Amino acid sequence: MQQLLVFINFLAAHFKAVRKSALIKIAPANAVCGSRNRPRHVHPANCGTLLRCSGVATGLATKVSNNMKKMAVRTAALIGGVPAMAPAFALDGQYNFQHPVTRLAEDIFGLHMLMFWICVIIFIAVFGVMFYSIFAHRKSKGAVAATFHESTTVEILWTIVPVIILVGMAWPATKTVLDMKDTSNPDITIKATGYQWKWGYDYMQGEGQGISFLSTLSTPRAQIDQGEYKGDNYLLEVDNELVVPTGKKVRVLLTAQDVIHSWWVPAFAVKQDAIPGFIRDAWFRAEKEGVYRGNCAELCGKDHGFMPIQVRVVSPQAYTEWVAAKNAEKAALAAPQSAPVAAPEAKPVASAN
Ligand SMILES: [Cu+2]
Repeated sequence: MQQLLVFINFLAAHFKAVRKSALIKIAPANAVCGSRNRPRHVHPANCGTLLRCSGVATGLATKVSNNMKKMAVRTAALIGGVPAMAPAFALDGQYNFQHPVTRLAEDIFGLHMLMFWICVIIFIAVFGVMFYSIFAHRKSKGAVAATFHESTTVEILWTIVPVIILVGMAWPATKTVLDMKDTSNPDITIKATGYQWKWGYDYMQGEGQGISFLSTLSTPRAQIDQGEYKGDNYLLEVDNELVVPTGKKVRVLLTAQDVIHSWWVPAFAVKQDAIPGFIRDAWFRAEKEGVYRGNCAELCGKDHGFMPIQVRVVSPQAYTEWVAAKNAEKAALAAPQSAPVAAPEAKPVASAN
């Protein structure tokens, strides 16, 4: 934010200086003019500016020249200031995408920055030419509009140049989209089901197959309803997180039980609608251990903002241990289920005796 304010101040100072420079160039009537190509002469009374006389007034010449130089330097600094803003928009910046942790997310981030800088360059080029034309060919300088119509060269140019730019943007974008859609040969397949308002995860294939659990918001209600101090992961924390290993291709099958939800984890660049009655899929291969958080990104009812996604990426060894622990947990849960079934049968026998 501070960088943005500094940049806005810089812009204001720049345009103030440009305005000042422009004002100096207005010549008083009857000023003495002279230039390299034209002998000294009295500026005509009806002449609005010095440049119209193809020269500048004596005495003002140096000042105008210096101010033009200053203006050029400030404009160059202004253009240079745009890349200076880059850190604010770069990786880890507060105003940009989350830090990508998969190759695909890096590709998408790269595409996003490529498009951004292409837009910045086009913006500067188009508005630069426009403002220069308005400034340099203004009425007060006696500019006379050209009367020509149609220019085959210009028309070919303004067709071909945008086509080249668009193809240059579409080529890498298409490659990335095709890559995003290639969910073949996964190491692990997990079905994520959206419910109002929680997520259900079923490990369908690969290591951990058979593990199932629900994942619900764990932020205390007191933080939500009673204004209690909100933690760092407010509304982005769950009771049972999804656990996946690093370096493994994880295919996520998405569906929903009730209404349309959307499974969105920005660090993986995965955002896919979960639609009742349909199966959609997406994939990611996380390269870095850590906890990554996301949200349901499809308006799905009153608690839409209360069904976060939390993914823990661990090493393959830690993942194996987690799978073993989950299986042991499942076995422990299955054991007491058989005991109560046996118990009621035993009791009547005992009472009968
Ligand atoms: Cu939802």
